Amino acid sequence: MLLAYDQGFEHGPTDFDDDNVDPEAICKISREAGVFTGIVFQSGIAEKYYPSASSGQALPPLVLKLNGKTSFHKGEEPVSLQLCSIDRAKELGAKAVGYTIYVGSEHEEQMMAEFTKIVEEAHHKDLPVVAWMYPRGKHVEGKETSKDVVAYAARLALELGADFAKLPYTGDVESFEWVVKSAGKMKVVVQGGSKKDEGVLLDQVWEFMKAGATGMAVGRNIWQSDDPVGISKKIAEIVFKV
Ligand code: FBP
Repeated sequence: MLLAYDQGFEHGPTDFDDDNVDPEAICKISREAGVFTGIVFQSGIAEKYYPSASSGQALPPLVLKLNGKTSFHKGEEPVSLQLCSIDRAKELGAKAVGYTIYVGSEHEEQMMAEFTKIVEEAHHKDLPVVAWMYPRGKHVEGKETSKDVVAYAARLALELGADFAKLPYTGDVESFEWVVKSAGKMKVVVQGGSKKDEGVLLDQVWEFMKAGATGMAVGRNIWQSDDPVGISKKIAEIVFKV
């Protein structure tokens, strides 16, 4: 149960309203829900907001996102390069690090090369690595959630040394079972995506957990909800019980 809050970087404040634009509000949701096993920040937010964990009001373990890109380059082959070092992530209190690879992009080699070095250093320093595996670009256009492409993304993350891969849901249990099988011993967490109807979201969570996923990394479906704490608990009910 990872609570993702790097969308201000990836999309700009357009995803936010007057409440959730404040990182403190996300920390509050996380504390009140009490179900998250990780919280995902970029380094700047971690530096200014994560230390509040030491003030007696604990936050879940920090997953520090090491790379990122803005949404200004729409329509191009995406690339996202490392911005934060592993040493810096450790200083900020990270218990794991995250990195996005745009699978299928014409720049995927650059991200894969950087990622394998990150895995080597992070594992040497006892930090697990979460790979955000996002199929993107013209070579996979229209197939971003297809069984073969997502299973390929899962397999790639396994072969690159990730401990967890965050992947899109393929839309049905059977195809996602193949994704999970392709991931081998690596654990699979499913991305939340844009805000959905609560019933649709919970059905999906049930399906991908049944297919063998380990959990979910979710942001907008929590903090854009009218009841962020309530939906967090409903998702957790499925994630921890299926
Ligand atoms: P959401 O649940 O809000 O989709 O968050 C998951 C996430 O992976 C974030 O970590 C990231 O900022 C965002 O999705 C990127 O989404 P996209 O690449 O679709 O713009």
